[in-house]
Amino acid sequence: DFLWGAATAAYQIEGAWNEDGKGESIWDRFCHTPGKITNADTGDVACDHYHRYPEDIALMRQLGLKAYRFSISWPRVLPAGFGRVNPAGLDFYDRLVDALLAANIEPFITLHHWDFPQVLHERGGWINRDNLPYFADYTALMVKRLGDRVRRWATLNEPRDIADAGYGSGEHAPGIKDDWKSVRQVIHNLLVAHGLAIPAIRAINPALEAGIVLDVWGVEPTSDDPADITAADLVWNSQRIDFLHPIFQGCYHPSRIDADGDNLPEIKAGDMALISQKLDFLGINSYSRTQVGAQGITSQVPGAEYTDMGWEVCAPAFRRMLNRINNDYTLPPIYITENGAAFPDVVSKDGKIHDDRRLDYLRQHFTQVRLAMQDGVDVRGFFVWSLLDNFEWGHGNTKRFGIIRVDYDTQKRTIKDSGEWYSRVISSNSVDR
Ligand code: IFM
Repeated sequence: DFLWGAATAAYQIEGAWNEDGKGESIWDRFCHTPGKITNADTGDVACDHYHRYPEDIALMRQLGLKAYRFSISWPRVLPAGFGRVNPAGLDFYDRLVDALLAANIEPFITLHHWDFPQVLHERGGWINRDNLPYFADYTALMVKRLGDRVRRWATLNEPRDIADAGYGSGEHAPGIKDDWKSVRQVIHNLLVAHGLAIPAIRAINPALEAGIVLDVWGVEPTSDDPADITAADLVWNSQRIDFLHPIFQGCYHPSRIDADGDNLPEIKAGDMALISQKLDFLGINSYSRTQVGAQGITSQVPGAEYTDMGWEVCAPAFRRMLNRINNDYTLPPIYITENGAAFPDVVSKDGKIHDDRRLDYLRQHFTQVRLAMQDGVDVRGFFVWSLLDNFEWGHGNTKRFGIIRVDYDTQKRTIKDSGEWYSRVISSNSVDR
């Protein structure tokens, strides 16, 4: 019953950015601001999944996927993020879920994968604590509507990225730069929002499974020199486990608090208990590792392969990271909610995409997760990122992660070799070496 699946996110595939009553998201606004995205690409059309979802589900079925992880566009169902509901938006997700179930594919929902409502942003976004209950209201709206058919619900996707890239480096929407005090408050507020959403799910149906999706890449020392180990541990403790630690320990790591200095967030009584409620699953997104030594982060590991994102391919680090978090915390069952690789693809004369490097990347990572399971890590499923080539945020359409190619001029879909291979993995429930 291992849950083999693939993942996407609303803004990256849906398109239809202003159709049928959808409100504007911070990503709509960001992409429409000149100079923010490579080639001025946008998610206005993306994979046009909003209109082509029946075709996409037929492809999922052809691959034999058991589950499909997707996200809801918050402003599609609540144009301002709160208040007035958009019935057409809800209808879309109804149709999507019904079509998935008809194809025998389990829907796995992420409530928020970065496309925050613009109106709510203008009311202070994730910095304004008053906005947090709106996330719980939105959660309740969706769970009431789809909870009779969707069992697994993740609150947030990679919240660390929302804080760091959205409010720190400014590379992601809403594009706020260098406001480190806000970054720290946003981290805390996201955790509180997650904590408010969990009981909202359980209040509607306690049998549903509620969790969160965190990006956790291993942080490993360049050598076994104690100075390198200390440096790597500092990065892990003060940054990488910003969400993991408070959720599963009920407090911030002391190294995090040291690093905060004058930027300690405002924490209200009861927050940490809210944040550390028991979860039914933990979603882990992991693509690479960070190698750190006393001299800093290694930008190029000698002899290593790198993907088109500039990320080192190091599958054994995946197993080590899973063992580390499994040893350090008492975790619920884990789903690998994202793993995959961007490589530039070539359409061959035979019309196929022989994406050997992506296939090999997936094979290595499946194998390492299997080994981690043998080590005792309770992994229940694996969602390849991504089902389709899609809009890769600041990189626009230039990075291809799909096991299905999307020709953005024609919207033609072609299953890549990695997709054909994945289909065989699923049907045989085994990975050839
Ligand atoms: O495309 C993203 C996804 O939205 C979140 N996790 C990482 C992926 C690849 O960068």
